[in-house]
Amino acid sequence: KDVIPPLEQLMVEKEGYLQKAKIADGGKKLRKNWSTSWIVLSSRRIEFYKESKQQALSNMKTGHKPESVDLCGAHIEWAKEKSSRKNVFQMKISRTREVMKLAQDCTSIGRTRTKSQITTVSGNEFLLQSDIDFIILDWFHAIKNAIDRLPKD
Ligand code: I3S
Repeated sequence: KDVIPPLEQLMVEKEGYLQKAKIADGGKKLRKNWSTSWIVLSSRRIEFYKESKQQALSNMKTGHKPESVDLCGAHIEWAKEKSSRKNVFQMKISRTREVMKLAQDCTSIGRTRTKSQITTVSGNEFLLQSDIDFIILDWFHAIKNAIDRLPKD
């Protein structure tokens, strides 16, 4: 039986490879470990696949879930001081308490959320990087625009 994906997953705005390092999880600092990630941005969320696009697509069919960030409650900014690499920006995800308030705002404009989605979001931080200037600029603006279109707290 086919599984019908939610509408937001169909509206892919941008996808491509970037260097990614997760530097905090649930507010706890992590050792930085850069790796290539296949990144998929849709209107509401960003997904990080460890694999190539092809591998990611075949894993998706088997129900394998990527790491995903709800952009409602996310902030991005350039982060020169966080790495010796060029073209690095950071993405911070609000803590659960703030996100629950944001979730209510999101719901009030007709977007539905479940409690289980809310609990996946908390104090996570990622660095994203590309050596190629226009690639990182495109990503920065695409993610920023997606965040800016979502309701504010
Ligand atoms: O900010 P840091 O801790 O200097 O980041 C570097 C380290 O994560 C390093 O790994 P080790 O913890 O095994 O030394 C990475 O290999 C480097 O890439 C990190 O620095 P950059 O400047 O590349 O983000």
